[in-house]
Amino acid sequence: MSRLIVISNRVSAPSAQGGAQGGLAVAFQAALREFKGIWFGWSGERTDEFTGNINFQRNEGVTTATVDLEEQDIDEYYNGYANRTLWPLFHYRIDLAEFERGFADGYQRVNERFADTVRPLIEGDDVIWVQDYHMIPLGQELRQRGCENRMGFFLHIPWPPRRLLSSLPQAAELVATLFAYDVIGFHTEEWLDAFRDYVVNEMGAVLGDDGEIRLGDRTVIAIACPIGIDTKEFVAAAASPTARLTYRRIRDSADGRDLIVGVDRLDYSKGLEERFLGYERFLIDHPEQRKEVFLLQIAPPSRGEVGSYQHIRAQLESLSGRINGAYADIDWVPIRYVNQGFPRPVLAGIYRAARVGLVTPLRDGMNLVAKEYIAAQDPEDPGVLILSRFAGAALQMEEAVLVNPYSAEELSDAIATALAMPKAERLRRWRILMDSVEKEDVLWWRKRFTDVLIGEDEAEAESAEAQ
Ligand code: GDG
Repeated sequence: MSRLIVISNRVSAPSAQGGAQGGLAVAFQAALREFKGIWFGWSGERTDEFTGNINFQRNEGVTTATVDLEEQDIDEYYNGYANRTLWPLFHYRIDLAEFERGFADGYQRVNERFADTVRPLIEGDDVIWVQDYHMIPLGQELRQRGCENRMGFFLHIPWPPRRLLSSLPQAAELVATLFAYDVIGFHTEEWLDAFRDYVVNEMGAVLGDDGEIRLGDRTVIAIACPIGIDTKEFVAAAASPTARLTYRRIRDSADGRDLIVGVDRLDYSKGLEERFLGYERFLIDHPEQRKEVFLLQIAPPSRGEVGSYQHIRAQLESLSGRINGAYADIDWVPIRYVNQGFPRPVLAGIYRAARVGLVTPLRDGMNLVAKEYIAAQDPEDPGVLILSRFAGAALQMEEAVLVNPYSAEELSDAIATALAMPKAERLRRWRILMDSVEKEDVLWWRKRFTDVLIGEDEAEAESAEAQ
């Protein structure tokens, strides 16, 4: 049976406490337990000089292989090209994108270093699956090192509209490297369409049958393949003693008020300022509801070395302070704004205690929080999900209350609708949403992608062989 080699920027070893953070960590730990293989990437640690020494670890059925990076690599590749150039641009924030040749050079250098380091680990029939915007040129670097294995790439963030992408210096050169892969995956048809538009109209690629796209002598298959969560694990987390305890703690402290919850990495793409303003609009439009509800926003800081993240953090501190100052009473605070992360079972208990889940990114490749919120609900008395139209998840979750996150008035109306929704309607919507979160979970996603990558017939033969 072929092994699966997953390559991504960061690798998180599974922990017994289940404290892993970030959509990717959760997805791969589930996938790699099922599929033998290795997860390779950056350890998150610094070293004085890059050596390419690999640290192997085996934990909970998952083998991880990590390398440390030099300070300059981290500055130029990770904080630079990945998080100051590609992330904002791919989230339609050209105003925040920084274009510096040093960043692009560092990005290329680190991708070459990864290719040099991982190449000796790759065996003849291994299947390679590269993840996300940090690693776009890696496939081409591996091909240049003689690697002829099946190779796939998955993009976890949106693909930007053609005109936006054209503002990236040497965009076409970067995009051309994607043709080194055999299969390229996006979360939604919308991102896939934008990719096709760019490669056809800017680069002269030609569309074929069954998702094939040809550029020069290379042909890739491009597919839409929406990621899911480990639904079983999350349902179990929501029923765990820790979740129950958290649920009680929240309900006790709520004093009969309805909880509206938001959980997001502190990132400008998540629409947190707009969310706070929409909630303030709701307090203004519905003064009778003040003191009947409160918003709990959990926002663990991320990418704190990047200026735009320091800026959004300061903005949110000031905005939550202003709103609380303006509307709080001696026995009520409208926003509980918490800048720390919590273990997953605690998170599950918080979701379950919330009458409303407020997931309103301005742009999001998928958004796993929306799915986790649904999975954590009490099937007898579920809460209501309010979801941004601009999250990839909205295409699969039409029974949520869908909103334009830029409009404070729409957000205010959506909160009012969610709070007033009769139980029968909550149950009807939740059942449909839960069916899709159960069916299209992370294992479904992995299988859908690897079936295309390996070839469905071969995948079936291998799965029969494994049994
Ligand atoms: C990228 C794309 C795409 C958050 N706070 C805590 C915590 N989290 C976990 C959530 C969820 C994950 O982090 C966030 O995943 P998202 O999908 O919402 O967003 P990104 O981190 O931006 O992920 C995104 C994803 O990749 C997968 O393809 O969906 O569009 O941007 O799982 O629960 N986890 C814990 N404590 C916290 O306080 N334990």
